[in-house]
Amino acid sequence: MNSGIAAPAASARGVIARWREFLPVTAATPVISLGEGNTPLIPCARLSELVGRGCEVFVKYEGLNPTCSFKDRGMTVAVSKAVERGIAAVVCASTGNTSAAAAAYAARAGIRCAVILPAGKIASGKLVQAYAYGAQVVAIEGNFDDALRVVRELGSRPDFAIVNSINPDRIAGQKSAAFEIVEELGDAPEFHLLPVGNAGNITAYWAGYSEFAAAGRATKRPAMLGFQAAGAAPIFYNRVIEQPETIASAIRIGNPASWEAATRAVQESGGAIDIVTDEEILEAQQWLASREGIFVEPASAASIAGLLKCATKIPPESRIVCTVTGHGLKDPDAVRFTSAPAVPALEEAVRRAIGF
Ligand code: AN7
Repeated sequence: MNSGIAAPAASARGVIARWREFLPVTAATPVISLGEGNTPLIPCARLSELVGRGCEVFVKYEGLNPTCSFKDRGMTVAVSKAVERGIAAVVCASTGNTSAAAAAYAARAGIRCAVILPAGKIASGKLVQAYAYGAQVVAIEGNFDDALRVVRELGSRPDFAIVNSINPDRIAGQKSAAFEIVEELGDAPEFHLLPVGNAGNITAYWAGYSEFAAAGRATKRPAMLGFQAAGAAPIFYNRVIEQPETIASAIRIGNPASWEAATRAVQESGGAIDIVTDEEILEAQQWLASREGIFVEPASAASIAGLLKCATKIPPESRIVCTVTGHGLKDPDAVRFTSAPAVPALEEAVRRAIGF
């Protein structure tokens, strides 16, 4: 299993530092990094128990990246390559997380960043990030798919680099999550579940698992199970969705950029694309936070909702990894709670309030 390639130094921080030999970088590439990657792979006893029959479930918590989503893995590579080419500005369309990552890495590089967002459709934490990192924010009257169409047109200018996942440097960096999982488990898992929007991440994981298998670092590759929100499920229904709708705003996408590559990944891996409803997503989000202590945004909970939906079809003794793609604080408005009225500042009143 060990190909003889030296293990990366434990002190290596950041996707390029750790995985350089698998990435399209050279000694001449400046490294624009925030120490992304190396996120926790959390064994989940309660989730494993729910699936049952000796299955083991691990959650890859990508919300612990520097801008709190998996997008940082690809953005370090895409922005580093843009700087190497002498690009003046990066541009992207986004449902929020790509724009947060692009804005941060552009700030780090000292180049301009323009983010094109569907007006009124971005979770509050993500919008705050774009402004805080100093991006130029343009809201358009339209959805993500309209924004990406505009960005494709802008990107034909020589001084702009598109940093959406149509840029292969993004996919290259995102492969690193699969590498980390194989290193940590000692081999690939039997199943890998993740949410699907533009379908770049499922494509990247499959490429990563395939590359490690080809290099002799893994003996097998997992079945890839991708989950779309029921109201935004173009791949599942095999048609463009003109007006995608879901509470999981990160994956409110009707015409995914990596549609074909994702379909290939699913077929080659013996996996599937399935759908989960908004209700299932919110239930899974709440369950994961309150039962496992892992708070993720709604889109990320699609992988957990998907696991609960298809658990009985998974063979006994399987090792299962679910990627949760973004932190729960990205979208605080998605969490429903009622705060109780204030009580007097007295021990007795507080004790009564908590029922002890
Ligand atoms: C939390 O930020 O498309 O299938 O513009 O933010 O690779 O698109 C975000 C996507 C899953 C879907 N989970 O990944 C964007 C954007 C979260 C996300 C996805 C996204 P892809």
